[in-house]
Amino acid sequence: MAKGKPEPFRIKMVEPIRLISREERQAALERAGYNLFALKAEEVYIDLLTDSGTGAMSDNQWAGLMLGDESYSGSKNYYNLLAAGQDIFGYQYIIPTHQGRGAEQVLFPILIKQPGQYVISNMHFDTTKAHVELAGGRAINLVCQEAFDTEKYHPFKGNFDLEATEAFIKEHGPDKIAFIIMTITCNSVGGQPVSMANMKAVSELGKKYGIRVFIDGARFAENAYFIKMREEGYRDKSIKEIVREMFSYAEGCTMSCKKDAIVNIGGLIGIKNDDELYNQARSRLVPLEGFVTYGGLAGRDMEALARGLYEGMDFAYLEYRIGQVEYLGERLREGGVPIQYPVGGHAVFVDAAKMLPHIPYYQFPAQSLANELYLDTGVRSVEIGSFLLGRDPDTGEQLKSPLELLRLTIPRRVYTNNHMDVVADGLIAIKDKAHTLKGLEFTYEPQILRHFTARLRPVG
Ligand code: P71
Repeated sequence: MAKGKPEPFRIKMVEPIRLISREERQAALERAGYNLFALKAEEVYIDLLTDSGTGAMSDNQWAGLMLGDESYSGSKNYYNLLAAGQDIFGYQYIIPTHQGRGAEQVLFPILIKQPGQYVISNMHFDTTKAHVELAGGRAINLVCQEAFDTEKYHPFKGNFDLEATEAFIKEHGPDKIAFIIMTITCNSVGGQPVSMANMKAVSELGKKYGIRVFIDGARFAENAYFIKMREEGYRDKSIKEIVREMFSYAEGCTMSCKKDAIVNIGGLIGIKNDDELYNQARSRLVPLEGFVTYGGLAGRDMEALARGLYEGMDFAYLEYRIGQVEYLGERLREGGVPIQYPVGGHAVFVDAAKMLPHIPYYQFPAQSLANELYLDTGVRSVEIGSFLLGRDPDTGEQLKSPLELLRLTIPRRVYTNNHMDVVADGLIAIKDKAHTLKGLEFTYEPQILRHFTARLRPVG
């Protein structure tokens, strides 16, 4: 079993974790209404709910916190962040926001000019889709078909289906498209990368039809790592060079910096050089997020972020990081657990529809699997399937997600491969009793973003 590269760091501070008893876990799960979002973190042993804001900062980032300049306007940390963003992305303007969705709420209403305009993505993340819809737009996902075949190897399952994208533009007309947003890596289909060739082709489509192109860059560095390792012509380029080229194919970006920039809070908007767009975004920033030079962050947060942007691009770190995700993926594959293959950047996605074929989509197989994994091992994972997707707003019918996935999301620099073994052993043991797992039904179902607060119970 390839263990991947050893940690390129040593550990000088630790946070104790504890596995509560099975009886306590059973009681916690019932109290939570079979919804792991409602657990207390202390009831969780290994927390793989998300890689967002859960990373471990370095000594260099912690030292940066002490250099926080808490001036309301024009703090030195803002200028450090601006310089880092200009240097890394090649964009003239960098606007801080409190996190990714802050960037979305500021930028999207400027770009969506008329209600009903479409926004095309390989795959929108759920908050991204929500902000498109809140701004009156309609979110369209045109990721390549390979993404939906979890067993088939494809180096860039996050790619846009270019033919479908051009066909959509022609069918509806460029005026009906507000913008295109490339999600790198593509979270919802498994943290799958987008190739440089595909990003370039999307940018050319944008030019051809006069449609603006942006990047949702939460996991930009992991995407660059996959390009370096898998795409011809990039092996000898540095991650930074690759990142610079990726961002050249868009006129701006939104970014949740809680992922690849390894901070616990923070986001940004990047704008290549459009002064008017910058001025519009600045004006919206003030009432929504905060003054232009802090955008909802403390000076110290911006300092940690400026430093984290560089650390997230360190090749030795990325090799270890992706290696750890691959290690978990390989252990599961060897143990006969079906996963999205190859694994993506930030998580291993288990194919719950394949593992639990007796549970129909409307009884949420991946949620059932998540609950069993918690009961058996204390590991918290998250459902990315029909439970998350929700109902058709017009008919109220439960929608069927193309994939029923259980996401094992790996925080950055936090857990060791011994922890990964606990997760793998737990899932492999569940495989042998998979037929005994039961589907779920609602006892309480809120209408909007139901997966955060819904309550469920096992069927029958
Ligand atoms: C993830 C998250 C965060 C999350 C969301 C819902 C439940 C639990 C955790 C956030 C993203 C993302 C992409 C591609 C924008 C955001 C929003 N992901 N784009 O995957 O993945 O960023 O959370 O900083 O507002 O667990 P934000």
